[in-house]
Amino acid sequence: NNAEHQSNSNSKRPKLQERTDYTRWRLLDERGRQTWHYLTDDEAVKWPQTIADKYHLGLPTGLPELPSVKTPLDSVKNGLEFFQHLQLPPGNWACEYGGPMFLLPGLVITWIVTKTPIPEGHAIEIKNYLFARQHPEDGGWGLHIEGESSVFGTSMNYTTLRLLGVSEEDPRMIKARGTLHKMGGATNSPHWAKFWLSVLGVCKWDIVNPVPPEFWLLPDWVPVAPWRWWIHMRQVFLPMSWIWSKQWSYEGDATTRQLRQELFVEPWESINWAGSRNNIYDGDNYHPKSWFLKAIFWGFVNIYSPFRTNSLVKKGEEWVYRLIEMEDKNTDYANLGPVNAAMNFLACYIKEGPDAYSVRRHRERMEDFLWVKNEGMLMNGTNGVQCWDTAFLIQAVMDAGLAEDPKWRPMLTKALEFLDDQQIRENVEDQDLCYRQQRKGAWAFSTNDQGYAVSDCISEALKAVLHLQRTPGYPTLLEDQRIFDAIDTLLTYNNASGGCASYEPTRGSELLEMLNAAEVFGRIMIEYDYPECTTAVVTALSLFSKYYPDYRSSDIKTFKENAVGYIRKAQFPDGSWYGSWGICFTYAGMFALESLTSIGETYETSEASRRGCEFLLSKQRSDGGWSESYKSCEQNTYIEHPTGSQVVQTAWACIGLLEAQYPDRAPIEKGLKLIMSRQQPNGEWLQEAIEGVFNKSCMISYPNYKFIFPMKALGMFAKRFGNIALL
Ligand code: LAN
Repeated sequence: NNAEHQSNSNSKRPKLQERTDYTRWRLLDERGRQTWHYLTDDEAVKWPQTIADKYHLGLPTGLPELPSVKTPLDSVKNGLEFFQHLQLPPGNWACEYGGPMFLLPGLVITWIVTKTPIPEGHAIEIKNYLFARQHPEDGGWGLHIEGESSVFGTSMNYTTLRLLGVSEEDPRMIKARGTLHKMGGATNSPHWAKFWLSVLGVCKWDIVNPVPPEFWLLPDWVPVAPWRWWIHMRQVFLPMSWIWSKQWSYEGDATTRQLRQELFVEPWESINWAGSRNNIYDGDNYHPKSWFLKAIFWGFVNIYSPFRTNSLVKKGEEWVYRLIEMEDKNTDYANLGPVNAAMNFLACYIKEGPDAYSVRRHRERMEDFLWVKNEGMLMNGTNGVQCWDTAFLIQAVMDAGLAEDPKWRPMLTKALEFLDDQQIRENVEDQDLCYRQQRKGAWAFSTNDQGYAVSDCISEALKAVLHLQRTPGYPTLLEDQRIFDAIDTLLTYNNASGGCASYEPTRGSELLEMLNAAEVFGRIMIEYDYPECTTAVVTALSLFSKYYPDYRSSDIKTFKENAVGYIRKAQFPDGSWYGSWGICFTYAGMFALESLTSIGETYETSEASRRGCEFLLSKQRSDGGWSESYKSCEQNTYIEHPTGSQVVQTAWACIGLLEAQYPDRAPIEKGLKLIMSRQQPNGEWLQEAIEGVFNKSCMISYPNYKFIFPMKALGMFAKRFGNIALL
């Protein structure tokens, strides 16, 4: 009977088609809000596909071959000739922002349990993406696209495919299941997977280590109070604790009942859920839980739980829900990132019911994270890279000395208009109540709807605006007061160490890492100092002082001195710096050397700069390029990427050497030759290995870097050594 029921429900489920019609996808950009639309044939006639659409979808763009290049500036010009076509109507650039393999599962599970209809085109292309990123050797998935198969990646993405209607008998699924079982099955998954599988009703809540909302009731002075945590952790912990407290589960359907049989190595009925809480597969366990955390969990379950009063739980839940509402309101439901967006969506559904405005708005906003490319549909790590990439592009053109060329004026003016539109003009309401950082005058990484200021995003945008507004031929869009607002906010970012962190100055002790329960990530509990962020701030302040020497000049001077002091201290004995947001020592080296130069310390004059340059040079390969692997980030030591020299890293290293005014042109020239030889006849560069990272273990793509940084390196070289023929 049961078998009959299952095969019935299987046959009723429509079979997912192979592929959608790629000529019918369009990217809409409304003041930076990017969403993909799958049109009907009629609609497609009225809304033609642009070159940018085609490029992102991997369709032929028809862009012409350009004259062959000899000099660095020829190469920049060809690059711009191509890249200008990717600029979107509001003035920003977009791209896929994939890499992490744990984002789509949270979204698809949320869609299923909130009974959100999944458009067929979405289902087909999500399926395609997940199969495209399945590891061919073992059929599993890792934490990120290049990572080895893990229980997190495999259990979550297997589940996602099944929820979308893929049969358990598909040979690719059989293979995935085999690998999952070899790794011990879903009881060996990390906390976040256990959480999502319990929401889905495939695990029992007993398998999830406690996430008590009462924690949010701790007074602010307590050293472990959540407001001190890194914002991404506390904003995920927030809805997670509320949902955990409700122990809410989906009622279940034929697929979720079958998943109970597919994801585990033992019969579902006999699984010891509570006893599996701390089980985890070795390959997932990047940051093992500390003895302290285990003791807290033990104490919670065995000592505190019996005394947990309803009134305290209720108070905790109420306060947490209030904070969720504030986050939703402050971001118009865009939310800080893709993980808390899905969880806030679910919390609203549970609390307010399926027809609430909050649920409808969340549903719409989830579209902002989705991206379509030749491999299918994926979920971006943020709602885009709008302000960040646009600011860098402006700077790259200026570094090449091409901003005054009338040819690029319309493109750059649009880009400037975009940054003008995206500056955050007000702090959030009740800023202190919801523990938000001052943000007036700032820029976010993506859009001002999301609205989270980041130290280096403010700085890069500010540098772009300051420079471009002063360039003949460009309008002054931001009056002085708006620039001062940005500076005032920027000056709140200094840590006691002198360095700068990302979203907020550091609020807690590194000991909080003992409470890191996510297992798969390292260094996530608090804000740390980063050479990248610190450099961006230092250079923005320097540029600002050049134009406005009198505004808060002594604050700026002190800030800069302390910041560069931190940069010096953060250098390792071998001359390198550890990079947290790009891979890895190469990325950080580029920034740190720029910091030193900003206070007059160059290769010729400073020991630190000299050692930084020597480190980079020691890693140059015989073909002139650099090639660092993401494994550097995990293992804290420089490791080469098996696929050889990478254009982006070669550009970073060359920029670092140029910033430091390294006197010998030869090694830089060799790097640039490699970059130029990789440029395609139409001016583009092709995608190579992944470029970015977060939390030490998870990689993330920055596809526009392969345009921006080569052009910047080539332009800087031409400015310094002249536009001489290199090829
Ligand atoms: C980003 C993207 C941009 C990045 C830089 C500006 C490059 C960096 O210099 C500062 C930190 C920041 C803003 C950053 C922080 C962490 C993010 C938001 C991400 C790497 C993109 C995705 C990641 C986020 C945490 C992913 C969701 C996963 C969780 C573990 C919550």
